Amino acid sequence: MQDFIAGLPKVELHLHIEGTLEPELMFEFAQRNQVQIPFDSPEAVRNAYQFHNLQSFLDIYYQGANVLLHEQDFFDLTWAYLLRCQDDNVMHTEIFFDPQTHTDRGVSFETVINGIHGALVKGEQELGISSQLIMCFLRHLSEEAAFTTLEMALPYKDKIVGVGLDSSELGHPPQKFEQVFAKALEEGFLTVAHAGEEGTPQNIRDTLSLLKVSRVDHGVACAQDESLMDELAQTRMPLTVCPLSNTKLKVFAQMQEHNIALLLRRGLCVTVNSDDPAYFGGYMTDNFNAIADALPLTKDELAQFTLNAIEASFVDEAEKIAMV
Ligand code: ES4
Ligand code: ZN
Repeated sequence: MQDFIAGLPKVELHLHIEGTLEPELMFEFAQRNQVQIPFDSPEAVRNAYQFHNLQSFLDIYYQGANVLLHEQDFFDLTWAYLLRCQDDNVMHTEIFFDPQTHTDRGVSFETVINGIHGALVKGEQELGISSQLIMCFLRHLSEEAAFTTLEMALPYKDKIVGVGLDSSELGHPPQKFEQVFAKALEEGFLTVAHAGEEGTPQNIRDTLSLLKVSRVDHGVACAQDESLMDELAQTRMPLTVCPLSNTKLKVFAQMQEHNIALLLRRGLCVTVNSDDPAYFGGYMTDNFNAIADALPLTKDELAQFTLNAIEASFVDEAEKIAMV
């Protein structure tokens, strides 16, 4: 099974580029940028990665991003991730970035996007890996701050396929971002949002109706609501599920309890993704191996995750046909 998974072509649809910052690279950037970090070795960083919920992860994750200052840092970060994609047979990836994590520290939007985009162009040319960029708003910040971020993105429209919504789900429902998502849609962006990770099925319903999303990120809470599962299956609304993230953040106590196989068999367009691989213990292949070890999934079912991801991706129809 491991050989089958290693050779399986993969498409990633839920990946935060800031979440690919491996401790070794964090140390390298801290040194070359003269930024202090509260750890004395990469091992010490890894030991600190023990989370009991989403917020306990986010606190350490935003701190890690402080070492990213220059365009070269964003380039190197993205390039390191693309090399992992090559190892894992990832042929296409749709990458989230969180501009506010950087602009609020005085790093310009231009620095962030030029660094990431430069590496993506090289990845396409030298590795044959295609990609798209999705800009996320941080939901613990105000809608007004999201509007400001959307304004900053307008000159880079050709490099950004869509907008998303991430960070703390509890206390920050989709209602809070209804207006800025409407504006993003008007400007021609597709929309996605994290929903039903720690939140309720109602949060998923509101995300669909208010934010007009093309995919739901996570969405695993839908299993608590039979009629919502039926609706998601009927409409083939994609869910970008992140198995190792869910067990690390205690959404499920162990992988044996994960509902990804159940959702697949109910006919939902579920996909497998790595979310923040440097923090959650693995990239795409690791996520596939983790679910295949814990759940009774067949090879056909594992391959279906890739077919679903192609269906759910933001590439045009002709490119989708070429990927199958
Ligand atoms: C995230 Cl796992 C997760 N959930 C919500 N927001 C995030 N940002 C980065 N990883
Ligand atoms: Zn995420």
